[in-house]
Amino acid sequence: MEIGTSCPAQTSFWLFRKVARNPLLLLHSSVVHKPKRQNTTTMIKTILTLIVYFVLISGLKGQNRKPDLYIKLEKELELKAKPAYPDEEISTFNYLEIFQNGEKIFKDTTLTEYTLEDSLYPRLFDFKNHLELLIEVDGRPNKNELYRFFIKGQKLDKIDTLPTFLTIPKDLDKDKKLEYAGFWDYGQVWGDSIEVTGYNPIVIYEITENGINLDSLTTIKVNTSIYGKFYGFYFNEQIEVPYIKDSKFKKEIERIINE
Ligand SMILES: [Ca+2]
Ligand SMILES: [Ca+2]
Repeated sequence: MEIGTSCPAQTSFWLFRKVARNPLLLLHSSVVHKPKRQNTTTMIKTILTLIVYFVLISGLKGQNRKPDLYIKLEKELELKAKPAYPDEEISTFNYLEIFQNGEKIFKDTTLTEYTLEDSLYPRLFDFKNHLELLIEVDGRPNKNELYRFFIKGQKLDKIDTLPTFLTIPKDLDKDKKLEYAGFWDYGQVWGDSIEVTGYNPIVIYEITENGINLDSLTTIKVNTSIYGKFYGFYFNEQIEVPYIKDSKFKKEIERIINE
């Protein structure tokens, strides 16, 4: 029977006899304060368990950290970027750097997040006098867009923005040249009795020998057939169109994807 856990008369008598033979035992905490020592031991065990737990958790977190991104492209181009959220599932990257022949030609110092592990991008085009590099930019909560890097004579010439495209380039207007198709944003629907949405054109870009150029003729044709009239090349919520047109928009998108 443990001393101190329960204390019937028999135990008290045993304790009295033990102390009577050796009074120094009174100074020994293991005899007179054993319950307190048990509490201390339990506390130490709990602390040690917590320490082991935190070490394990931080070790596992460390294992999940995403490595930096490195992509090698043609024309001696290389892309490097850092994971925007090293410990999370979201796979966007920032601090993008572009190198050509080992020389840095671009460095993004903003927090712009790039989506660099997509099947369509990054995509490099080699034209007569320059290169065009398409890289997808995360636009949450809006639609993603593309940054187009114009590279000429191993220098970054300029950057502009394009919509993300629906597919790889296809001959969408049967003129034997390839086109990209995309749209700028996701339209909302509003209105009580008659539901309306904003004008959201499908924009077509043709791959020519001089670059990726807006195919205005085909863009006008496609959007006139959807909206009954052409209202321009950009998404515009001020131009309300009946929601019924939206199903025509979706049908055209499906046609382009499945063509
Ligand atoms: Ca074509
Ligand atoms: Ca065309």
